[in-house]
Amino acid sequence: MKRIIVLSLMAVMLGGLNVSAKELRKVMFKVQQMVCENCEKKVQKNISFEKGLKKLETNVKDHTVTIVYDAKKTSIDKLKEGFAKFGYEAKVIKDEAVKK
Ligand SMILES: [Cu+2]
Repeated sequence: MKRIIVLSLMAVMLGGLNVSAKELRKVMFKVQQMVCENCEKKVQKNISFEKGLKKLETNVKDHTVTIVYDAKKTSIDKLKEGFAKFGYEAKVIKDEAVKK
């Protein structure tokens, strides 16, 4: 019984470590070149494959792209490069840690 408790405690601790191993952040980019549905699709198609990407939201009206990413696997600069690959410039509006 004692052993089971110890093992499950370890599992909880490891689980906790696992969660903190991911460093989720949410960045909002202003992408002025994204002006219509086609641009939006272009962004979605290209950025979806970026490493460490967890969530992608586009807003054509505001020209914004909101991305949830794992800061352990990618960075703002890498994401910006992702946009640059298809000729779009992404400017950071805000970048914040995602609360758990
Ligand atoms: Cu367009």
